[in-house]
Amino acid sequence: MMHRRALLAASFSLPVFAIGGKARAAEFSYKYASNLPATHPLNIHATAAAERIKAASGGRLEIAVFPNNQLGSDTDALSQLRGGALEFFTLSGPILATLVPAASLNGIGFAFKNYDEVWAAMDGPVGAYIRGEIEKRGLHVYEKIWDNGYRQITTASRPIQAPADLHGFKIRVPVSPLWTSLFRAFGAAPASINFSEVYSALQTHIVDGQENPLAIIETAKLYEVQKNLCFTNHMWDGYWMLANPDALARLPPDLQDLVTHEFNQGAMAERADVAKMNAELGATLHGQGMAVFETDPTAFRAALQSAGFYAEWQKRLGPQAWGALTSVVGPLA
Ligand code: X2X
Repeated sequence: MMHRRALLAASFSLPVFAIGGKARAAEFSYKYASNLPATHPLNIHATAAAERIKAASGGRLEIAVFPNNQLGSDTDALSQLRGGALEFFTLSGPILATLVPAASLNGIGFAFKNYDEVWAAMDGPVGAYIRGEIEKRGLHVYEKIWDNGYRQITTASRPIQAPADLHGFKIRVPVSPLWTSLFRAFGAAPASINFSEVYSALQTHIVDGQENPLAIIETAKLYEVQKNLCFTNHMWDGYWMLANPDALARLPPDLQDLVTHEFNQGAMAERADVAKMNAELGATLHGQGMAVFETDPTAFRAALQSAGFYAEWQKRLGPQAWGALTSVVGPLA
């Protein structure tokens, strides 16, 4: 009899619990947008962070993840973020530079000799300076930058093996003064195109080539529309995790701290995944049909130097920004 009553109670209470759980709306329903495919480590770890935030907040804060430019191009998403229609967004520094000029700093050609220098700069004085400038322009930014990676040139026609191969070369670059300046310094013909349009721009041969880190060439399937992979390592790029400050201010302090903790943790896990992928993706992309070429960075760096690229950007960014960078990487100009 006792047994039967317990069973009845259980069968009665279970559905009620389930209905209650489903019906309870989150107190805060926020959105996060990214320009990358869902399979890229950036989205994998942003999604995992959002799940941890939901669980640890007892469902109070739900962050819906929108990968792949689903909410619009970078240009659109940045204005949504500033206007408050979007709460969280990851954006590359030199693209954010249209609003925060100092955010170009990480993209200076051949600035970082290796990842140790990248993290020493970005988790150190360079990142601190840029984040200060971002906050001054009215956006919140989390401390740990997410890895986009060292960028490599891909082409449909001839490979880029020496700086002279870039003369007159039609290459897609992100919408960013720094990227345009860098490829003009090489004598190329850069076209500013949002990432949302890159696959189709390559497919329809509006441009011959583009440049992106290996993890993007793989996850965005650029190998389907490009033939040559040229290891130029011409710049390192990262994604700042940005937030709309009014949306953050609506969260109680415990939830603000939770988001900070989980997004910074997510960035560290994402960096580790990208590092693992970097070790394998040259071979993977070769297996997917790309011809692979190594290049000599000394020749490319000398070309930038003689075109006045470093002198120009030292002047444009100013002594404080340039001083932060060179304090880590040594003199550039
Ligand atoms: O637009 C690009 O090439 C990308 C995806 O790498 C950036 O966001 C800078």
